[in-house]
Amino acid sequence: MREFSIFSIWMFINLLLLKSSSCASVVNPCCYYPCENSGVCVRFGSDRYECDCTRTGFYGENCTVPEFWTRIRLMLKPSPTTVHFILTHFQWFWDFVNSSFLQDTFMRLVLTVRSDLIPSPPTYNTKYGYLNWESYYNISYYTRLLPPVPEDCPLPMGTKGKAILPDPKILAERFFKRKKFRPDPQGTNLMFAFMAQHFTHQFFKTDHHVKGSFTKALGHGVDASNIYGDNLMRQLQLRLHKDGKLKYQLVDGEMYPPTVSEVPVHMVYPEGFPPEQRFVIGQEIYGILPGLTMYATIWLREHNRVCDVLKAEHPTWDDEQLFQTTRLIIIGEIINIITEEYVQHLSGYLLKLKFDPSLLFNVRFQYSNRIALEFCHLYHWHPLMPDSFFIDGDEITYPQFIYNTSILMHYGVEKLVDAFSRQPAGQIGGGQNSHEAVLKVSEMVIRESRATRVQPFNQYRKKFNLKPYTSFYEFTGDIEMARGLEELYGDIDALEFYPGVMLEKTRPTGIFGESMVEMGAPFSLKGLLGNPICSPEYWKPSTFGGETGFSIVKTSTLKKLVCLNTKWCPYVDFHVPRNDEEAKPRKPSSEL
Ligand code: ISF
Repeated sequence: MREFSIFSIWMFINLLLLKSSSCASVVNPCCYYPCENSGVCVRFGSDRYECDCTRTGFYGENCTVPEFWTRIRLMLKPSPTTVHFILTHFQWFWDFVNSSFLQDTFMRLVLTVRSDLIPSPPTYNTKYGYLNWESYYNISYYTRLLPPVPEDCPLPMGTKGKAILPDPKILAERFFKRKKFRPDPQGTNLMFAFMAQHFTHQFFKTDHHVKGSFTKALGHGVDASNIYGDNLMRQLQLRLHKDGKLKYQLVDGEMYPPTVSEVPVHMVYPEGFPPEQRFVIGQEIYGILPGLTMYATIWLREHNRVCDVLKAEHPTWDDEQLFQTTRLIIIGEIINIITEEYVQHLSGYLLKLKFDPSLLFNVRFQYSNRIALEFCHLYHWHPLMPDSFFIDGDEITYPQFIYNTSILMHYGVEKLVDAFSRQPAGQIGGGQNSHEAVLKVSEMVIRESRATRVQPFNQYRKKFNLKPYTSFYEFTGDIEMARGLEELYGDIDALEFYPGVMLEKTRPTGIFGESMVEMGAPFSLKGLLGNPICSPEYWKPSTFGGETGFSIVKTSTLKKLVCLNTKWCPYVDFHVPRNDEEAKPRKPSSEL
């Protein structure tokens, strides 16, 4: 059966036009992205292509014709906007769901629907736009959901848009640069912002020395390498080799990371930075911001605290077993806190999210994960950063804040947590909300996405079952920005991926637009639940040293993480204070 779609005719005309205009060789037909619904485009000869529609639920030359059950599914499936509306309204309904077996049902549905969008085992990478053994086997690459734009396409984004893409500097200046600080309407604070950065930099560690999107984080997920280092040599240097603990220093009786004078490992600090102020942390860049050093200190204290708990129950265990088991507990705590508090906050859902790996034990799910370049790009959330930082009545500017390890020592963990939990973070989506100090980063992402030939935003919209936008105005909802982008890109189908997710109109009172959630959530949830500790073989008390350790994992919260490791309990949340009670200042008992 052959169907001859309007699409094919359109493609044919285009092929002729491009051919006659370039007069040179034939255009690679895959540059038109002719295969819909995740069909795979394979070039045959020089001017022919075939779409492999196997298991897409569609058939036909371009995988556009739905099979019977696909048609039914499409008819019944609510739009993401509808689903989001339901999940963020009807409190009474969700109160009921959250207190019944339905919570599990919904949670399982969220996890399976989202992770089914992530190919596992992974597929392409920046070098290979087709399946091959090297990209499966060589884990130094970030994987990719969509293959790169073929090298031989007539235009940078395939066949649409302008011959030269807009200058990244101009894009940053016009569309990314903050005019006036716009706080996130979901109430996100800096405690969340620094958690985002601290958490993600364990698996986003692009190797900038080599071209072609390679990563230095070979754990490809939540491995706590930001605490323990990303290789064995570093880990061994960071360890105390006694009772499973990590090395530390005591200042006025409080535990802080050691300095390079005691632990000679590589850390990134400006030239001439005094060695006694260079903290040593698993992640080599975490000296850059006090918010990151603060989280590193908290996790260091938590690791050493859990070691004591384990040692009390297992006096016969050696340093190695105490260390290794504690690391698994720490990984469990991270995944729990990220799922139940961080993602909960980010989603804005009234459904109470639950970290329970056993939800997936009776469904098809692969316990593995490979970090994707697209996920790394999506997660550049620099608009979260404020104009300046307010701690204990002081205003601190960027130049004073960056590479200033004395801030942590000066105020202490408690006052930093309190300050960061009270200060609003910026809205991520909607554009024009990135502080000058971080503007360069968005420019860099855009440059990198060009070097690695990331496909257009609308292609990703389709990959994630979203309708491609038909105009810049539909995309931004802002006439001025729409005009500007149209002038620079020429065609909505040539809009790039990163500007796409960042400049899209935000949801009413949302931190970002539809695409960021629909594209980011699948990577995020697959990464959290695809961790080996979530597998049936690992998810049991013995893995964590018994019921005590297992329970530390299952009952961990952000508040416990902080308050079991501090002298007094500050206001600690991913949300700015909601009421007078929360807004009340807290002080150490000695100052009361
Ligand atoms: S990370 C992310 C969303 C975008 C990026 I980049 C999340 O971590 C996230 C995960 C899940 C959800 C929301 C945000 C919710 C539960 C959902 O699946 O819709």
